[in-house]
Amino acid sequence: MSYGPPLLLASLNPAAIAAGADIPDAVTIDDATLSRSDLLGAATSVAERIARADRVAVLAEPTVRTVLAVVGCLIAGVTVVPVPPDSGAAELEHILRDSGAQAWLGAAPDGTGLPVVPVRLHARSWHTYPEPDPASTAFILYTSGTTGAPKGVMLSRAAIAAGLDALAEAWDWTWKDTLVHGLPLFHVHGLILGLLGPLRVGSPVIHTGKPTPEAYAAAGGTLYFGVPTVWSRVVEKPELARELGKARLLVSGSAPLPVPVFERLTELTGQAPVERYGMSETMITLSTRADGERRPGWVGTPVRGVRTRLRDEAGEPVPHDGESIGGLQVRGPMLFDGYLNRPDATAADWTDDGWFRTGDVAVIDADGRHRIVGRESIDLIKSGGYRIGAGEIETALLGHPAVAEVAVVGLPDDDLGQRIVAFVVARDGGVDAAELIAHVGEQVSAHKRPREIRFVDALPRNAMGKVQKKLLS
Ligand code: MCA
Ligand code: AMP
Repeated sequence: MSYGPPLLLASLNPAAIAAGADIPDAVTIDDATLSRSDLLGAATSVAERIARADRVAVLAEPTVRTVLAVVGCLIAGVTVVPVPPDSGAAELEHILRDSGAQAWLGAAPDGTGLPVVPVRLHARSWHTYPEPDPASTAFILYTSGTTGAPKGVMLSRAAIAAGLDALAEAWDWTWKDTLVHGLPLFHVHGLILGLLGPLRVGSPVIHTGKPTPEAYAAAGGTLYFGVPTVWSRVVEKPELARELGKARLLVSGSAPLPVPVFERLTELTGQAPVERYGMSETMITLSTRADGERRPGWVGTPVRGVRTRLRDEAGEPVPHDGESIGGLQVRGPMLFDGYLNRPDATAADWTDDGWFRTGDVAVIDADGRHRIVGRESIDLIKSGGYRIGAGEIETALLGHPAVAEVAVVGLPDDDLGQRIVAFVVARDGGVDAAELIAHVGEQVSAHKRPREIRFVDALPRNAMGKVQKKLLS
């Protein structure tokens, strides 16, 4: 039996599974393996329990329960709000309040006041649901801006389907692949590409818990996803890296892959990594193709349905000559539907003629290949592939009584790309750096903690009193 789109999770088509299109190893996670029918039966049972909700929060630990919760919501047409499992108090409170989540589905932190709907691993239902409206919001994903609390990116089912199909085409990704990754399940990379991708394409997926070189080498997949930090840790272990030479495709994204890491990975595995570029707001818009040229430092060409252009600060066109630098703007069917409750921020990101301003600075060559040069704002930091807004960390630090002034920056780091460093002017009496780092961890996710605190007497300011972050290094 053939099956496929328009079902978002095409490989979980009930009729096809009933007719024998099952596989024993659809999802492996958390030391458990689920067949397609296990997954469909248990997730449909989840769907039955939450079908009347609009929006639920899912604590996105890498577990079977998280997979069932997400798939159950997608079957029932309920919007999922993935919550980082290590969210601090302020971040958790913000996500729950802003999203309007009505309940926790599966695991839940203590004391949030929301009801908890359990996810039962062994319950089964074979009820069939009609495919929800493609325009409906499948996920609200929280992501950092330069200032303020994270914003909720609304991604529709149609955008996700278009984004995944474009990648399947660019990477020749089929049911014959086995995907391996260990990325967090609360961002586009790990959750949408890394979990929904396999469930749409029909390829088994192995989630390794953490993306360690050891786990990647042991998994024996054909397709691997990693952020650059993962690949730079892989090349530090040549024996393990060589194991990955047996794979069909190694894909890097979420941050710039340093050229030396690209080259060393190529040397050790016998194949150059495929680089792709995207954002929470846009999914993946640019990629090297499986059958295309893989050039270090470049992220390829627009995937199917995407158009790109460069604009200068005045909004004027910048030539696509491989040298001229401009603000990257994109269009495509996989873009988001705006930030929840933030029409102001949504409007600011779009041009009058309907292009999305990525905030990244790029060059495009005459053949349509793209190189990402950097970000327009110094206040968006990428550390280990995570996007972190300096403003959110500064607010957390200013909430500590010993902090008088603070400026947070991302400084170059061989392992993480950038590491978060806070320059702090302390009040009389001072404070311990470890105490400040722990204080941030109580407010926001663990990966947003500064790696380093540098105490200074004063912050460099211009004549207007504005902090000169470029002078902090
Ligand atoms: C970390 N540690 C700290 C601090 N930071 N301790 C004290 N102070 C700190 N400031 C601890 C950690 O908790 C950990 O402890 C240990 O130090 C090692 O941390 P780290 O070096 O960060 O390693 P890691 O925890 O293994 O994380 C590296 C990582 C991770 C696995 C690469 O950063 C990661 O999963 N990144 C993926 C991000 C991602 O998926 N981004 C996608 C968004 P312990 O060992 O005890 O826990 S981008 C996206 O979705 C778009 C669309 C796209 O383009 O893909
Ligand atoms: P996020 O919303 O967390 O997905 O972060 C999106 C940002 O990550 C983009 O705006 C870029 O700055 C950065 N990014 C993603 N992929 C790449 C890549 N391949 N090369 C350079 N930067 C990237």
